[in-house]
Amino acid sequence: MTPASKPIRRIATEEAFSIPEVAAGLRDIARAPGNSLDLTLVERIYDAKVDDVQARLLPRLLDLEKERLKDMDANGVDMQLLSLTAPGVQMFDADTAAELATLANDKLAAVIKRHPTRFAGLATFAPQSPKRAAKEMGRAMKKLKLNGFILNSHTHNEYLDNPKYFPILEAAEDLDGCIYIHPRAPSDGMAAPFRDYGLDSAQWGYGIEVSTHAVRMLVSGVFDRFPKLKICIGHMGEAVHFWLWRLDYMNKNAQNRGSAPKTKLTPSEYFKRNFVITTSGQESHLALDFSIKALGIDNVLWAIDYPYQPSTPAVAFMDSAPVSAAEREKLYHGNAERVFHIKPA
Ligand code: 1WB
Ligand code: MN
Repeated sequence: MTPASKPIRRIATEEAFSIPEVAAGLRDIARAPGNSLDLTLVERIYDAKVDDVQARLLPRLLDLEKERLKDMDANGVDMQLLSLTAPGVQMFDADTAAELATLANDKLAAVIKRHPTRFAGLATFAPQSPKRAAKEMGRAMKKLKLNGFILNSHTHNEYLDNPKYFPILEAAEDLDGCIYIHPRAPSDGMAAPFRDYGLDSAQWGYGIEVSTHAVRMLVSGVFDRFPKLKICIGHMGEAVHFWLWRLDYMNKNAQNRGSAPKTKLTPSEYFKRNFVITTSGQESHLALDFSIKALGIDNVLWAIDYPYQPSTPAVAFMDSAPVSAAEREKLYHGNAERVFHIKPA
């Protein structure tokens, strides 16, 4: 094939899966008392009462080698970077969470071994036990050769800027493993206004949860302590980069009045140095153009958000994006290969 007709490699970077053991645990959580906002999601997917679009998500999350591969073939998707879907193991007690994380990582590594050109994967860990999590992170990248880490945002209402999680950040930095912070519903302290109109969901609440997580990290000083730490956020950066000018301005005021710690760099400098974003489920050329201009072409990666969103329009969105051929190569695969240690084809 001539270079001009060589098909572009498409690596989708926020692609969800689950395993039966995690799904069973989440079904039990759905049936137990509780009122966290995540329960709306956990009930509709893991304990679905009616056979509708939501009920059909679970089989698609559990499937890796049948319909998923067919969907990838039909859409010209070379590879999915898989991650254990929200809320991952983060609603379980510490021991259950750690055991399920190990099991999920082993199963993920086995699937990748069977299909090394079709799948790569982000390792799960249980933040409930930070030191144990750090150990599993090392095993997952060194022994299982997984490609980085997935974190489904808050854990029991706590965020990664909390010093108790520093062993996790230290491990990620040492391993050069990017932590992909994926949404779940807003934590208990900010849940109330999201209880109406389905706002708990990907419609709005998920983005607010992750953008708040990211901003806490940006202004807390964690990137002075862990300057090489890499974080990835999806959904076109959850709009954080739209806010950078105002974040810088108001963070300086907050620092001057003593309510935010002094930091070496500004929030926007950390965001450009320590974060990458993906396009998962946000198929707007206007937002893509802004993102590339704000963050640079090396910091934007393509994603579908399978099976929550369909592959065909996600591919059409990137195929038709108003960017140069060289830029499209970076968006579709070059940046993913660099950030997630995926061997170039
Ligand atoms: C949905 C979307 C549900 C996402 C999810 O549960 C995740 C949904 C983990 O639309 O129902 C997502 O990642 O966009
Ligand atoms: Mn997703």
